[in-house]
Amino acid sequence: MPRAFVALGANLDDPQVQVRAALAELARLPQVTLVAASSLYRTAPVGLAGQPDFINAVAALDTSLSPDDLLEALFAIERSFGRVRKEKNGPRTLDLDLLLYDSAIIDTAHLHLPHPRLHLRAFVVVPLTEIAPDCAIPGRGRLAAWLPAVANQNIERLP
Ligand code: PH2
Ligand code: MG
Ligand code: MG
Repeated sequence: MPRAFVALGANLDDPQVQVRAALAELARLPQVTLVAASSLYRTAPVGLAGQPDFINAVAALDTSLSPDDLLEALFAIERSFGRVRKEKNGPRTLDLDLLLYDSAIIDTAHLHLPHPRLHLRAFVVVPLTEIAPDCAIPGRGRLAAWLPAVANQNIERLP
């Protein structure tokens, strides 16, 4: 069965609670098995300063959903958590990003796989390394090779 990786992020309305609840929702999705979840991490905002720190995590899913159907299921969970899309990179109650779907390389209007910036963000690379240390990013080589590139970004694993 295909293995997908999903990034979770939140920085509004008790983000630790949001991320833990979102992991539970991922586990409840039909045609999806939650295989692994990383620790939660507190991370400095990337892209837009002056907003609260984020809580981030990464989940591994085995799924018989297609990439498009999985993406739609992720959007439905975001909506059910009250996500309102305002400014790009701005604060949010829950962001679910599809990072990888097996070794698929997809570029359509709605879906870009692998996620185009995943290898540049400590809030993805570090939790993904925790649950899939031997992972490769299609077109970008081994995940572990990107750890030095994100070493200057502020990230703290929560107990
Ligand atoms: N998500 C963004 C933009 N910036 N920064 C952190 N630390 N964590 C995020 O999840 C995040 C971000 C856009 O989705
Ligand atoms: Mg995002
Ligand atoms: Mg998103």
